This record gives sequence, C-alpha cells and structure tokens, in this order.
Amino acid sequence: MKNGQEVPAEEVALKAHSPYGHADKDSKYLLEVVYRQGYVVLTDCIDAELLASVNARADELYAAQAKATPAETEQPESDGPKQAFLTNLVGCGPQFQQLLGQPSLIGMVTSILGEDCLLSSASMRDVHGGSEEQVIHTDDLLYAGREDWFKRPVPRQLSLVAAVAMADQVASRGTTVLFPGSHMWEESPDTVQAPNFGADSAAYNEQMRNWARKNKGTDAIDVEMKAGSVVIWLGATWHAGGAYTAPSGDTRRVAIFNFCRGIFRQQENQMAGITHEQAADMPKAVQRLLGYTMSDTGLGYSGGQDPAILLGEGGKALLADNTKRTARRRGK
Ligand SMILES: O=C(O)CCC(=O)C(=O)O
Repeated sequence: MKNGQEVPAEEVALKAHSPYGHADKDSKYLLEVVYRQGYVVLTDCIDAELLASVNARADELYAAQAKATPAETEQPESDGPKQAFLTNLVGCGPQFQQLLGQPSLIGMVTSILGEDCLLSSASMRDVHGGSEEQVIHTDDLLYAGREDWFKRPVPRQLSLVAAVAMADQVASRGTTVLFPGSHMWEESPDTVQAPNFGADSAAYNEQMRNWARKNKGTDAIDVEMKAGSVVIWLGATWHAGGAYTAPSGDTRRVAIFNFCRGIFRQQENQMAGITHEQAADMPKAVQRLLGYTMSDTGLGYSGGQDPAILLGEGGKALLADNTKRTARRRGK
C-alpha cells in the first residue's frame, strides 16, 4: 500500500492466468510490481531477429517520409524538429503486427485492462540529439472530464502503454522518465498546474519534479533498458519522454503501443486507418485488438453482428473465439 490506496492484490491473483500464454508465476510477480510502482520492465521480451526486421522496416518508412514534401513531414509544433514519428504502425507491415502480438506483452496488457481491451494507438518514436524532455503528463488525460467521471486515484486503470526498446535505452539519450507510485496519487500534473504545451517544457517539468519531491517524497527515475525489453506503464502514471542531452550517439528509438479498455474510444482510429482486407491477413490477437471483437459489455457490433464477420475467411478463427467467449460469459 502506498499513498492511501490499496494495491488490488485480488486482481493480481485472479488475472495472472492469461489465455495469451504468459508464464503464470512470472505474470503474478510482474503484476504485483506494476500495481505497486505504476510501471514494470519486461526484460528480453523481443528476440533479436524480430527487432532487426522491425528496425529495417522502420528505417525504410522514415526514409520514405524524408523524401515526402515538407508539408507532409511537418511535425506538430510541440513535437519540435528533433524527433520523428511513424503512426498507424499496425498497417505498416507484418513485422509490427508480430511485435504487437508478442504473447508475453499482450498477456500483461490483458491482465490489467481485460481481454476485450483495444489498441489505442501504435507509433514509433525516434529521438535525436538536442531533443527536449516532453511535458510531464499522464496518458489517461485523454479521457477528459475525469474530474467528474474518473477521479484520481482511479480504482481500475483506464489505459496503459507498452513501450518496446528498439535500441538500448539510455538516460542521456532520452529514455522514458517515470514517477514511481504516481498512479496512486490524487493529483495529476495537469491538476497541480495546467501546462502550456506550446511553451518550453523545462520550467514546467522542474516545477513538477519539485512538487513530487516535496509532497510525495518521490524522485523521477530514468527507465534504462536493453534493446528488446519492454516497459509497461499505467495510464495514471506520471511520465515523459526524456531529453536527449548526450553530445552524440545513436538515435533513441521506441515503439509505443497504447492500449485502452474495451469501453473507450481508440486514440488512433484503427477502423479508419486499416482496411478490412488488411486486417483479414493479420494475426487473430491483432484483429481482436483493432476492434473486431465486441466489448464484454456488448459495444462494437457491426450490422447487428459480430464484427469479425467483416473479415470474411480471415476472420473465421476470431469469430469462433468470440462466439465461445460470448457463450462463456452467458454461462452456456
Ligand atoms: O518516449 C517515451 O518514452 C514516452 C513517450 C510519451 O509519453 C508520449 O509520446 O506521450
């Protein structure tokens, strides 16, 4: 227990048995850690061959992006020129689908957000020398109105991120900065002081660090990890992408998979960004995460039917799973 909120130990015990194949004993331990700290690192999660093929495809896509007209590559002002993004990763090649579908990663995600959770967004972030620290934030800020609906500390997480280290993650090259235990704080950075996203992040972040030290006795940590590791942080956890302060060195590359509960809208509109034909060729676990399964509460049908039907032959395996799940839920 920390800061007045119980770690939901019963959830840990009940949900450690994932049908996605994560080793049970490890899952239970990792879940305890994530509920206690607000984040957990899964080491050696992705093998070198898959990392290499994802990196090679990402290099191709960045090269194509660089050739595009400046208007097309222009970044939003707050992102600055020292970083680059690929979005809609799942639609960019089977390598990314394989990365997303790693059983140990999905096992943890579904243990926390439920088996009907959704992929909210999938992006690659490359950070180059001179990049500033992002504004310290929480990802569940996306569900605005939480002062009324999702008052902190939230009893159940609304979302989480799984960030895959595509290269070694080093503090001086801008690895993720996280505030341990902050998912259980009543305050989020924006309620301590609303940020001005257009302004320099440094002064705001200094203010947040001082506030956390003074009021919670907490210092931020840098999540250093080897390529192939994955850090999962909860939607309520305070964090930022760090500053790239090293005078030289490799690009910091991270694949960021954002997940939300099945009852929420996805940040990146997966149904608009990926055609049914594309989705029909994807692994079942990925089809499910895109939204071709209804939520446990019955959200997400199409034409009054199971959305997996839209995938034709390619959706048959998922449809069979969905039918079994629905029958189980109805006690049949
Ligand atoms: O780059 C990171 O480690 C964190 C990125 C992040 O939090 C964001 O883009 O909102």
